[in-house]
Amino acid sequence: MEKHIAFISVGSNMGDKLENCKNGIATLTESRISTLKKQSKFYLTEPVDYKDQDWFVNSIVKIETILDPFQLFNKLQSIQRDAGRIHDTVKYGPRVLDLDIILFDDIVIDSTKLIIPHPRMHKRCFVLKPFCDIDPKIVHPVLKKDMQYLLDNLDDNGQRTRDL
Ligand code: PH2
Ligand code: MG
Ligand code: MG
Repeated sequence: MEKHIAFISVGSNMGDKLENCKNGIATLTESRISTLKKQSKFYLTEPVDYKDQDWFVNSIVKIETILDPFQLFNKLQSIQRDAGRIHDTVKYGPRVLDLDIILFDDIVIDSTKLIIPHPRMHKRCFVLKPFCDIDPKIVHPVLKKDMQYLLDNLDDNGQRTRDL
């Protein structure tokens, strides 16, 4: 069985945010289909894109998985649903649990359903900062820059983050 490495962004800004993130990670990595390799710290982060909502808890996990990208995407969607996320009323708005594929091996996918690498990851401190906790030297397969470079060169448009 072919094994892959994926980086998943975990976020929540509704209910018990930290617990929602921890439960999501546990559910994702509870069987040998996907196993946890590394986990960043948890951060409290100011909302981006849609500002009028509560701060998020965010982290990044590195997993090893035998799923392909679309199977993994479907799995993440089902974990989000089980956590109580039914349908989003506002784009980029509040959510109980958000699990996004950031990178999947060196794969580049640009489909209507799924885009990898995540199209906004390089602009988001709440992704890059935790990513640099665990693997700062991983290179973005399209931009050809590593995560530390992307974080250091992020336009500071006021994305505040605090350690939890
Ligand atoms: N997710 C969004 C929109 N804005 N802001 C922060 N700080 N953290 C998030 O996870 C986040 C966001 C849409 O998925
Ligand atoms: Mg998201
Ligand atoms: Mg999402």
